[in-house]
Amino acid sequence: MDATTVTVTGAGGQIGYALLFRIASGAMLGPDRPVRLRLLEIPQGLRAAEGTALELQDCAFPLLRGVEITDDPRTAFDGANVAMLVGARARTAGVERADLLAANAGIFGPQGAALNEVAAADVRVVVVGNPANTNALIAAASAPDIPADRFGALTRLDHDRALAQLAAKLRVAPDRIRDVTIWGNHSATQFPDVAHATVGGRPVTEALAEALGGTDAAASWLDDEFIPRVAKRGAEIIAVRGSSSAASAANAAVAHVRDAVRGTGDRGWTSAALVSHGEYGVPEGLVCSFPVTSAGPVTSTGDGYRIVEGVPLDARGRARLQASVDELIAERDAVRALGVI
Ligand code: NAX
Repeated sequence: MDATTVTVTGAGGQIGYALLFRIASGAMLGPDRPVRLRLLEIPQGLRAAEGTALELQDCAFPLLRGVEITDDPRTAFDGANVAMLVGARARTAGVERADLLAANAGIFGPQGAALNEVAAADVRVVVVGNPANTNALIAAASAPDIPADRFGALTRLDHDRALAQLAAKLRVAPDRIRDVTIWGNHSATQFPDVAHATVGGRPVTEALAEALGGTDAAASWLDDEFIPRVAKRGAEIIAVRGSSSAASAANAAVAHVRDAVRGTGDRGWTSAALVSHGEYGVPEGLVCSFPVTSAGPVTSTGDGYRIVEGVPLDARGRARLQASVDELIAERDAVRALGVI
């Protein structure tokens, strides 16, 4: 089989360090698929990326066909089948939101344009760097020749965090739980929704009521503990670990690409932020997290995610989704005001 070219930006950072070894081992694209890695960094990150490349070499991974390191997006994305956009401008104390959006527009606009020019015809793109949804929107808008549905932003970490919280509360393995949804933005406004989730085939809400002593107790736990804990888990990790989620984010990025390319199979839906066509009333063009499935290997980079339609949302669910969509609209409008899209 021909090698698949995977480009990782921000490769010298902490997520890059946790991600590259998983890709090279075959955990993402499968044990039969050779991979060629391209690492994109800014000049000050090149040495760290070079160090990681030396370690990749020392692993003697049978599937790894080569590692190239560059600070030029056109070189990095040349022939890329999978692009994982991790590098972004970090939010530091005192930086205004508008300045952060502008700095990231200066990264994701040119990267989208480079992808448009030189990536492989079947390229799939996942944006990890924050603000991930709006960065994906900028990259997609800057790549007019690449179908917009090839772009996604990572909400799989939020999804997996939700599964893990439910599994701990219900004392079951996480893979017994299906059809949880993360709606909206990868931010504190996201809506982790369990209304349609099942555990061992039975509604999660019913199992929670049994575990917690009634439907009111279950509803309070969902509203007061589960939703805020999942939505603010990133801050919790920073407070405890002293730096932001890295290995769990890398793991989620691997799972996002793996399922897009190889399919979600019979595991129910997962969550990913995709370009809206108007589903669930989300304005067209916004990159919003939805319930998604993928049919699996159709081309070398798979069938990709499709939004699962027709999942009912009650009035409270709609209001929660709308609050997150309002934030996405504000981010898009701020980027528009900059003249980026
Ligand atoms: P690090 O600061 O450790 O690494 C980022 C790397 O990106 C640095 O090496 C930097 O030199 C590089 N970089 C910056 N601008 C670049 C550019 N224009 N081209 C190429 N490389 C560039 O951050 P890390 O912890 O790895 O996090 C990376 C991003 O992921 C951040 O934006 C972070 O907020 C985001 N996250 C997203 C998550 C998600 O679920 N979507 C969760 C984890 C994480 O918070």
